[in-house]
Amino acid sequence: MGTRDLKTVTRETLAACGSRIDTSVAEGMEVMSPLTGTAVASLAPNGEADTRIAIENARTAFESWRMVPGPRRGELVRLFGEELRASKADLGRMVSIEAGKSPSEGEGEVQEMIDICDFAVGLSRQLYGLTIATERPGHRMMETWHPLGVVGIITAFNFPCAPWCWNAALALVCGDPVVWKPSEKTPLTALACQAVLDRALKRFGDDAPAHLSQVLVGGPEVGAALAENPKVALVSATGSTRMGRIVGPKVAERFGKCILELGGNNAGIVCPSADLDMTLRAVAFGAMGTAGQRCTTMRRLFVHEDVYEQILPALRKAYASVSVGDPLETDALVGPLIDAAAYESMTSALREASDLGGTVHGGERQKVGPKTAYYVKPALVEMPEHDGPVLRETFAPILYVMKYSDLEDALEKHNAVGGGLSSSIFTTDLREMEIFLSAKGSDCGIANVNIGTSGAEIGGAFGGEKETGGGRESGSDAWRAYMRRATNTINYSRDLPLAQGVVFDI
Ligand code: UN1
Repeated sequence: MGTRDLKTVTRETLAACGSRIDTSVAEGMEVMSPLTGTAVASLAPNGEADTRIAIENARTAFESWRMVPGPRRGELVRLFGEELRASKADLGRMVSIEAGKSPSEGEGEVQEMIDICDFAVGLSRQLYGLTIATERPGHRMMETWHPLGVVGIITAFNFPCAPWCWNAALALVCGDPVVWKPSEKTPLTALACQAVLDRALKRFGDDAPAHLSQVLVGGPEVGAALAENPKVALVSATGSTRMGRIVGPKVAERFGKCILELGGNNAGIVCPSADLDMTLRAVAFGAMGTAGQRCTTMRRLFVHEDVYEQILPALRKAYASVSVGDPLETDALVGPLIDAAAYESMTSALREASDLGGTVHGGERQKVGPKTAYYVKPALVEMPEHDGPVLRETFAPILYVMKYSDLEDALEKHNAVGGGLSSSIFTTDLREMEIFLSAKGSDCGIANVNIGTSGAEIGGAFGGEKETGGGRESGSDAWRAYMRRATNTINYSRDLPLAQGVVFDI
């Protein structure tokens, strides 16, 4: 597809979602597509002052939204889910244009949004607190969950819409307005999502205040303004550990709440009893899918020496044959890297790996599209040591493979990295599986058996430990982070017994 065509498709896709945003602002903020490495739009950016105003408006919205009953708030999210279903193909295409994903992966991301909406609708009737036994006669103790306040959402380029929706769908049913700062690399998908939500808001009617959901298109100054403003009760940020180190302390300094979903250095362990055919397919998607640009991408693989000579040739074959290309023009499984900087960090990691004695298969730049686009063959690197670039996350399709002989030793290395997001073991041995899932096993927020590290469903809590930031989003009881808890003790007796038997007679 030519550059001009891509601009037209972008404009038409936005319009189909209902957005009337001006995408050809003179000297505006340029939005590039990694498919071609050329600009597809130019937007008017928001700055610090806009952020302040948006937060004020969201705070006003909070005053009324918090008093709308939970199930009624859920109705808005139900309508949003309906509108998302109607716009699935358009939003998916927007994701492909801005993030370079295949249509299947782009639409898969929209499906994650639909799924979390369904989850949140059910949740809107289940924002339960406990009733707790009290030690005092004639008393009752319980807890109540109340809306928290304005939620600031910061998202990354690689998943331009699903993580917003994990946060927004829960926040909205929990009674909280949202202010979204998308990655400056993918603002169009955010504007398209907002337009789809606006359609739901229109159908919902008057109980929804203005400014329940806002998008701010801009750079790090917008993120900083969200993080620093005490009127933002919760900042939920997805992105690099570097970003988390800036946002986390700013929010902590004012005792705000934070959900951080940062980098990972996800690994798989292939045991002697593994179903090798299945393992191969799981590793291929985990390591090469989304061009290695998922926070859950498999980046390290520990293979038992007994099966190394079987799995390695099969993996090499899969890497050599995987199709790389423009996912809107071809049925390629691997699309482009986001930009030149991503390509540079990939090549420098590969250089470092080979200096340490690693054998690199693949990793070459492909002659696809204009020179401004960065398509690469995914790289498989046989490493003699668990060292150097293996210890850090490079946001590109590189899989470091290492041989192991003892599971305890492999587990030690598995856990000896900064990230703690996702992990997998491939085994049919009950003991190995249980050790991996036990307290001395994987230290990650996600630990899987016989599936890859990526592609989590929304029903579980999503996030991880250590440098991944410790936050949890999406399913399970992640909703609690979007509400505040009050413990209520009610005395219905005619006496005033003090707790712990304390006497204070006046
Ligand atoms: C991310 O890359 O930031 O588990 C999110 C997965 C997806 C979400 C990834 N459901 O791979």
